[in-house]
Amino acid sequence: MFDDEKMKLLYKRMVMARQVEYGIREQHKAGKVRGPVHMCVGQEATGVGACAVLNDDDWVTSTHRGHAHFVGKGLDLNKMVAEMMGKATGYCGGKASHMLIASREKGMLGGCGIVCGALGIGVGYGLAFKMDGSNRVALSFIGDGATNEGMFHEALNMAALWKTNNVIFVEHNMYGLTVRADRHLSVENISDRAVAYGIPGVTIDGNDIIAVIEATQEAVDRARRGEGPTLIEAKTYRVLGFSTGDKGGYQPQEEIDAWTTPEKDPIARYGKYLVDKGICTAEEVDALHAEAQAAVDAAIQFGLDSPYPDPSVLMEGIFA
Ligand SMILES: Cc1ncc(C[n+]2csc(CCOP(=O)(O)OP(=O)(O)O)c2C)c(N)n1
Ligand SMILES: [Mg+2]
Repeated sequence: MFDDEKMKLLYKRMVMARQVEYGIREQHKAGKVRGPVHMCVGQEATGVGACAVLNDDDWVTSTHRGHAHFVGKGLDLNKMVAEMMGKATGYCGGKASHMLIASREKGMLGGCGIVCGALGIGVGYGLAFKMDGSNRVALSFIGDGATNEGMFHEALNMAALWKTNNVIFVEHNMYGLTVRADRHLSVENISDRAVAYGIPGVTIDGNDIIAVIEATQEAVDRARRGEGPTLIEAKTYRVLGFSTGDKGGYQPQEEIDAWTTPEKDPIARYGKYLVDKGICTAEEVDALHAEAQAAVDAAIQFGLDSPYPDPSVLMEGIFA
């Protein structure tokens, strides 16, 4: 695995990913963040764990629910929050909002409003790396719902056929919008779909960051060796509903309760792991939590204090 410092950093990143969402939700209510915000509370182990095995020059494509991907890839929290607030100091000068945050330096290509759309872009990068003779890898996050899109099947076929440098990472959070997985998926395990393309497919516990790291490491190693893509399905749970615009009522309370116990919650579980393995004391875990919260509070303040972009930049970065 990683050294103790990195193991602690991953805990902080998971807490930052969660707490920044609660902070942004408050700011959304206060009118400081516009548009529906898709939150990944309960899914922090997948984004943070999978990105932990990547280098800065490995590319990640995200989804509409990407905050843990951004934090996991090591993006600066201040610039992230400023972007979510549409401020000039944000990663994309305030034009990307919460969903499309991108950073060339950190290998984050950003999210995508078209379900599964970014997977096609990810496979394009995986093919480019392969053609360049590089061992860089493109990892694409997608949701369970996205695996029913035509793009999923076309992208997997091409990536498998040409053995591109890709990892396809499915965050199976049990819902596509308001529709439960057992009403929209023809299979119980999405990893079974890998069989159709002759590539390895694996189902893991997406709330266990150690399982996420191990499975992603194996898939990344395989891609770096030029042996082609792997499909990882991580089972997790979307605790806060589809977005800030979701009126709820369709996720049974017993189901939410079952996924948010200390035994299931990815952050509580990882905190216990750190203590059990002697990497931290319980007090040190609390201190990491407090440090992460302080970074989030500072980022929210940075976002609030930052200026909006000048209207003169409106047409910059437009290609047509
Ligand atoms: C091509 C396309 N179809 C439909 C939508 C509307 N839409 C946005 S998110 C979503 C559900 C996606 O579910 P999933 O892939 O499981 O991601 P999750 O929201 O659970 O993270 C849908 C249908 C869209 N944005 N793009
Ligand atoms: Mg889903």
